[in-house]
Amino acid sequence: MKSLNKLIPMTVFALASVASTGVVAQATMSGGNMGDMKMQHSAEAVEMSDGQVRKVDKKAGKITIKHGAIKNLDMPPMTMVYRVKDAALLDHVQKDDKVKFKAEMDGGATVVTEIEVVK
Ligand SMILES: [Cu+2]
Repeated sequence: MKSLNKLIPMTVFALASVASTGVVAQATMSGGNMGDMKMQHSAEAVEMSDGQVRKVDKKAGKITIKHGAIKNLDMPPMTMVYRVKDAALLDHVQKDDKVKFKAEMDGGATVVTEIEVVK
C-alpha cells in the first residue's frame, strides 16, 4: 500500500499535465488553423453542390450526376452514380437537368439527400 500512496500523486500530476497540454492544443487550433476548423464543421452544415443529371434510375433508387467539386466530401469534379435517400427525390429530375444537390456519406456510400433543378 505504501507504494500505491506514492503512485497516486504521480498519477494526478500526469493527468494534470495531459490536461494542460490539451488546453494548449485547443488554443493553437482556434488561433491559427481556421481552415481545418471549417472543413470539420462543413460535415454538419452540408452545402449544395452543382451538377448535371446524366441518368435517373427510379427502380434502383439511383442517379448519375456529373458534378462539380463537393466540399463536404472533399471530392473533385466527376461523373458518378449516387444512391438517393428517398426515391421520391427522383420524381422531380430528369436526364440533362442542371441541379443543385446535397451529397453525404452514409455507411460508406455517397447518398443524395436533397436535389433541386436549377432553372
Ligand atoms: Cu463524385
